[in-house]
Amino acid sequence: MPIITLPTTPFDGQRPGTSGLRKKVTVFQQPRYLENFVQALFDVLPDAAGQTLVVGGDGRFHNRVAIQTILRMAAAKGYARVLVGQGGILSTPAVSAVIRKHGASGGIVLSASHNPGGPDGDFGIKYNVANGGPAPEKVTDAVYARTLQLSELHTADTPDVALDALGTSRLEGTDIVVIDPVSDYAEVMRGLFDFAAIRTLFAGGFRLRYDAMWAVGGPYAKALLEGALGAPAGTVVNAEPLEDFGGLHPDPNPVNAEDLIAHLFADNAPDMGAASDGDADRNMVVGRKFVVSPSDSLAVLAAHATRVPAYQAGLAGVARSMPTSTAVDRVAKALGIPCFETPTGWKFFGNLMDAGKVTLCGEESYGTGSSHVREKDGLWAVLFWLNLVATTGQTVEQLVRALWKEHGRCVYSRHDYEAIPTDKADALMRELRAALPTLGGTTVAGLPIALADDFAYTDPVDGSVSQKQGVRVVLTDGSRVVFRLSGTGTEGATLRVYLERHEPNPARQDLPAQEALQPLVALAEAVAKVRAFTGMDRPTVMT
Ligand code: VG1
Ligand code: CO
Repeated sequence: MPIITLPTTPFDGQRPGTSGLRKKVTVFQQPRYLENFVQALFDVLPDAAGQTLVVGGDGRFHNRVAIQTILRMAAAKGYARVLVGQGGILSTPAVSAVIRKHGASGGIVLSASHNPGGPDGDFGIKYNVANGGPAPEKVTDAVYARTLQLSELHTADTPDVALDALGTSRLEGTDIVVIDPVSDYAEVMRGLFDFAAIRTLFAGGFRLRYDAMWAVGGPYAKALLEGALGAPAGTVVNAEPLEDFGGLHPDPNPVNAEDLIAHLFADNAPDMGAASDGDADRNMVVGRKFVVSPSDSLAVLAAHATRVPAYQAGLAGVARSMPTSTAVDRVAKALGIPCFETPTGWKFFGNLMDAGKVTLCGEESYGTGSSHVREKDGLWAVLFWLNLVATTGQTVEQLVRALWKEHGRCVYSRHDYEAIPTDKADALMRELRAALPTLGGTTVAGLPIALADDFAYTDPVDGSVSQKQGVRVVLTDGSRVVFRLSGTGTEGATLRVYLERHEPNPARQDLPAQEALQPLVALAEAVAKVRAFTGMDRPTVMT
């Protein structure tokens, strides 16, 4: 019988983090490591008879091996149909689009997103539910609990499935359908934006440089920008998805996408720059000699949304993760629409979108999206900006400066302290949390603290509560410092310190962010003793 049962024993530490289970490739290469996680997932899901599963990944090292394992186990689980991207490729937003279009009961995304790839890099797996979005915590908690109980695996003893040609094959009782990775996603994009206006923009000589960072966004950006929208060949660079992302770190921020920044700050720079991450759900937008912060980007999109055909009737509401700057709150207030504040990670936006409470949402970590899918979406954000540039006739810089003029500038930066020993990071957060009750109403480093708490979120749709989502220290003028530990890293702990200050005075809005935020850096050090705990005298990354 090709469907077989194998004995197994649990692995420690298979708890999904902010965005699925992420570990070193070498961890995933251990016999039965991936199998155990997938079995735990399939054990908590209902019967799969008659159901469709979507599977795809960002093409990083180990993608193909993992997909073959999952296809065999999906056949053993009894799925009617598995839709898999050609060559095993599907960007994260494309998985979401395919789940929704084909009425799948869920999907599996294989990615460690912006983390480096290759044999020594990272790998990851995440389950998305029928709305196309990341599984909520009650599902990921149940999967984790199940990983601790496993004693058997169900799989198929069958040869590998061919993934490189489109078409349907049979794996036991399951149809394996190899689909074009781009077409369903491209159709969604065509239904949202003013393609004619963007085509005219490119025809008029507008120059964009889109850096796909050797990751999965390349084929999507080429098809839409250079294909459907007529941008000149060569607009999308580093477009071929490589298993190791060319040895680089596929994170679209000014530090890791330094080559793009260099091009946008050179003489004869293009009009606009953009980049996406490993799985193409993040984006960075850059103007000519002008960097756009992700929090400002979300606010600009919200302010001008009605210029985009899909959002012409206005936005139901907006949402941002707690550490994201309050720029979008100010826009929402002016528009008279609600603004929700959620914990970090895309899974908290899904309920709000399903309930029709929000249309746009975003995070400070270069993630922006809307209810067209249930993931953040890198290329979508770039098309949105192009649509705005085309219909307003303004440059990227002018659009951002107009936001600052109207609402003031939310000067913003995130300081990351990476690869701290876990016990040290835990001790820092423990002491900080212990100090919270006495911080409010005091003055530290010369700054008056209005409120200090640990962010907790009650989902307004299903009432579920998520505790301990980040410590925030808020000053009387609304400036903030937020502290939290990353839930996506694979080495030690990463402390993220988020700094925000509102600057209403146009004469002071051009001060470099790091300089303008210096008093908050001093406050962060005074309340959290980052140097003493980490032994580091500066962050490893500042974005
Ligand atoms: C980080 C970001 C968070 C984002 C998450 C997944 O999480 O801060 O905003 O949703 O990555 O993005 P953390 O827990 O490391 O801070 V991706 O593009 O890695 O799927
Ligand atoms: Co990503």
